[in-house]
Amino acid sequence: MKIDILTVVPDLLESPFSHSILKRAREKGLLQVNVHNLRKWAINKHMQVDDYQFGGGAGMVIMPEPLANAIDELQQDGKYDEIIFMTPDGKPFTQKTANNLSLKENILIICGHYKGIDERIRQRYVTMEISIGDYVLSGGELAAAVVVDAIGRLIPGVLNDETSALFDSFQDNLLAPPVYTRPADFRGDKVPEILTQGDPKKVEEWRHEQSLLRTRERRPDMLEE
Ligand code: 6GU
Repeated sequence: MKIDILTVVPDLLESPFSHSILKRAREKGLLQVNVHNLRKWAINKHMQVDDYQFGGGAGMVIMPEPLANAIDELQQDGKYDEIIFMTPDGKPFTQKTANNLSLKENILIICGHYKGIDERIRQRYVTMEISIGDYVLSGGELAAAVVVDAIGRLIPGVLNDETSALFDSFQDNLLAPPVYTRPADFRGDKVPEILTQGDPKKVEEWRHEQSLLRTRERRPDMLEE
């Protein structure tokens, strides 16, 4: 999978894909992430990419030309399966969306900044608008990092048995159960006995039960779906 990201703050996206699971995905050639500086497509020698909004009001808006020129040029290497705009008024991001996106080949993510991007780009180019939650970030970059991380780890071949996504919270609409490691007795707090008795069927039952309890207590809304 190839993910292109368009941003006016490429530095913010230097590190998030260079560690751990996503690093391995890139090294294995399963994931390619290219961060592009929108100023490369600025409209003048002042590197301008934004302007005041028509009708007045505070805050700059990213102009249509730099975005359109960037998208047209980048798309010469192959049409995008999805052009995503990161915005707090987008559709809430869920594991289901991540699962779907992990099956695509060629994705562009546009990070908004300031007041956002010209509406005509949203109408003409954008195929999907994503928000990562009901709060406002100063730009779409951190949100894009969240989305790329969630998608990247799901690409077939990225996770092994040890890191399998099958047992993640949300993957079966339940929160994950508690986990324990050595020592079996930590300052008097003991690991639940079932986990140390070596009966895989009982362990599985216990984990499912704990998942249900935890979901009922913390996220009853998930059980109603
Ligand atoms: Cl995608 N962008 C911004 N700027 N703020 C957000 C967001 C995105 N999702 C939640 N808050």
